[in-house]
Amino acid sequence: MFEFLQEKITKLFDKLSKRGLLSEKDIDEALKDVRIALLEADVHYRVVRDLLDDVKRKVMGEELSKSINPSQYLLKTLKTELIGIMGTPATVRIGGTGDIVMLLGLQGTGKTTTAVKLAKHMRDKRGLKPYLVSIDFNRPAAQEQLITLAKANGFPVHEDISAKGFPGLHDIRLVSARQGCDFIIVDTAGRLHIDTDLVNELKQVKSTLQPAQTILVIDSMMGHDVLKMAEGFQQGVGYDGAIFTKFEGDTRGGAVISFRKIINKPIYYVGVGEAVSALEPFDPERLAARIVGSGDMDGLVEKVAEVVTGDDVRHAQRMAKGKFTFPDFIQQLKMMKRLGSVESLFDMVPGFGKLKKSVRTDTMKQDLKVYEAIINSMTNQERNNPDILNGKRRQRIAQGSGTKPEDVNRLIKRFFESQRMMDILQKGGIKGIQRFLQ
Ligand SMILES: Nc1nc2c(ncn2[C@@H]2O[C@H](COP(=O)(O)OP(=O)(O)OP(=O)(O)O)[C@@H](O)[C@H]2O)c(=O)[nH]1
Ligand SMILES: [Mg+2]
Repeated sequence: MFEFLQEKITKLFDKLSKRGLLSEKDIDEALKDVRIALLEADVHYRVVRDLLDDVKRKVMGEELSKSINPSQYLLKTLKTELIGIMGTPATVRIGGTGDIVMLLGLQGTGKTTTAVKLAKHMRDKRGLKPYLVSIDFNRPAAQEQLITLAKANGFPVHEDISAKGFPGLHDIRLVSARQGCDFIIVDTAGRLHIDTDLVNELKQVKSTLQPAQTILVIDSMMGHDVLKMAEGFQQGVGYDGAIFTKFEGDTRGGAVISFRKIINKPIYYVGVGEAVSALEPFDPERLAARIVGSGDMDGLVEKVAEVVTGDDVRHAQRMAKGKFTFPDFIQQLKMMKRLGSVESLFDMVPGFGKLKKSVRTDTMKQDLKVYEAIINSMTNQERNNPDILNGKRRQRIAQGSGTKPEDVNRLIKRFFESQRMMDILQKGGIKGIQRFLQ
């Protein structure tokens, strides 16, 4: 998400930061480039125009000339304005027992999947017990899809389906209450386009169910078309806020910015994958940080803090002082494995995108086992002096560990890459690595 903008803006400001003082012309030129990037990222032109007018007005005041680092000041202002547009995080309001959350949206946007994701989120994060109901009678097997997915994740789901119409309001609330549920999530049918049939049907459903919250489920991949669709649903049916799905695959991401500014309704969550757990709160601060390229450091720190142990920290401190050896390498790989998806971690730090290509997470688990076997077959002397690993020694190690010479060579190659990385990290910190990757 937002990779496109992050790359463009990081590059632009890197160039700008070498300039020191900025004239009005420099600022205009930089903002022109930002404008092109935002437009290319599917942000609506009116939103781009207002945003950049505001940024310019703010930086042209006294502050910029007083600022020690004018390009950073400009970037910070851009970030603040982006946060302003995206607003504060909003939560789905669930008042009392029997409250209904109704999901609507075009066909295939992810309503059914999101219904179960939302149920899981409410159960795990808010301790609520949801009841799931599908009133999608258009597509054969649509209701079975929700029933199967709900059951697989341990949620009570409405199975008493009448094909003639949706279950009565009274029925759903009664059955849900009987099962001790706190609220109800209703999944509806989608169509390819907003047409009168769909609008009338949803209007009728809404007036019968009287939902406490109505949520529009939007496919992030729609790009510019989101606004017209969202306006259509607002006029025809009405809703309280939105959930954007497939957000992880949308490298541009401009639709959420346009939606927030022009439609002016909250975005509660973003769907970031097919798994039922792939739902994240919409967090303007984090997203703005991603766009301007200061990286999602909060996310990174949070994730690291969850899995890095005291041992890892002591180990890193030792490594920072001494030489990087094979046992360090194994420790590092183990920690990386615990950190889960290395790729998503690299996503959080700007400039690290390129590293992703060289790290193959899928093979990491297998590699770790093979690598441990190889390193166990080395002598102590070899483990601490990798330079002495000549062809003959490599052959012996491969035989001793029951691996192939290619595996040994691959390990040694990756070890030296890591060693080099650690060296750069020791000398220049994260910035050093970023420079190295550019
Ligand atoms: N990558 C990704 N896929 C998603 C996400 N949300 C849903 N999907 C996928 O999108 C496809 C459609 O999802 P559904 O939940 O069936 O969509 P729907 O809106 O209920 O579709 P209809 O009932 O036919 O209107 C499925 O393959 C889902 O796995 C997401 O956040 N990321
Ligand atoms: Mg569906």
